[in-house]
Amino acid sequence: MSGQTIFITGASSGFGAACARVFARPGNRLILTARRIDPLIRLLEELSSICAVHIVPLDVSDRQAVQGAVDALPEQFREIDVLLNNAGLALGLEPAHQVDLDDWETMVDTNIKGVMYCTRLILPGMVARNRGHIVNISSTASAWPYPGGNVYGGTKAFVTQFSRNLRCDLLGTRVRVTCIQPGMAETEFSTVRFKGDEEKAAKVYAGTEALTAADIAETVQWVVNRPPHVNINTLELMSIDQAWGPFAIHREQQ
Ligand code: NDP
Ligand code: 8X3
Repeated sequence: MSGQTIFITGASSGFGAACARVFARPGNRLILTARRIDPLIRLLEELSSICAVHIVPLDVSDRQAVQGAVDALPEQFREIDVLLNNAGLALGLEPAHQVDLDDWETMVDTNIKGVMYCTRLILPGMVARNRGHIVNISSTASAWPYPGGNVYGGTKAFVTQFSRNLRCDLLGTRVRVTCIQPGMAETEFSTVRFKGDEEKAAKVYAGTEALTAADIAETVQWVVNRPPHVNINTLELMSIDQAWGPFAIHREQQ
């Protein structure tokens, strides 16, 4: 088969939708998944004149559902060349002693277990064909802590280390693994983090030129399009308007 088959999680908005657009090229086959079906239908309508598109409503934290979605792939979409583990979210920015434990659990279920399920179910086919590429979306939060980043950063640290460990397991195969660590990017991410509070979300990006979803999609496209013997292991990118701060120091009042 010519072209590539690309399985994208979290394709209904942000990075995932932008990646669907950059990979929509004649000859490619896109599998677009997310919980919300309406944005997937709109993408199907937008992109299906360019290439084959298969949409699947899917909650990646539901192991049986991921198994069902992979098992039910139509024949022409079964040989996946690229798995983009992108679905994920942050919920809240409270300090650890005040967070809603359900939020922590949802982040673990989505950002960790979702990546585990999709990888475990799709990887065997790649190994059997001796070709494929897993691209995992981690975050600068995986390496750089910040107040309120608690479990979100922890889940992304998992994604980064899981990616490296996959490389170890796959040595000797032609299956590549890349971990992408974006900094602040303007998508629905902050609206989700602040549970629909658009005003609070807008303040995160106010006065900055944040990364865009298209920037991330171009980066994903670049790592996938390297020659087959080149594996980009980890790639961190930030807006020009973001950098690290000094260590925080608590001082008693003098
Ligand atoms: P968006 O909120 O715009 O997109 C998140 C996507 O994940 C949506 O398509 C959403 O779809 C999907 N998703 C969430 N939960 C689930 C689930 N349980 N099952 C399936 N899909 C799910 O944010 P971004 O595009 O910014 O985020 C994409 C990834 O990038 C995330 O992993 C995020 O952590 C990471 N990231 C984001 C950064 C940023 O600043 N924006 C920076 C670094 C990393 P639906 O709701 O329809 O299920
Ligand atoms: C998203 C970037 O800084 O909000 O992963 O954690 S940040």
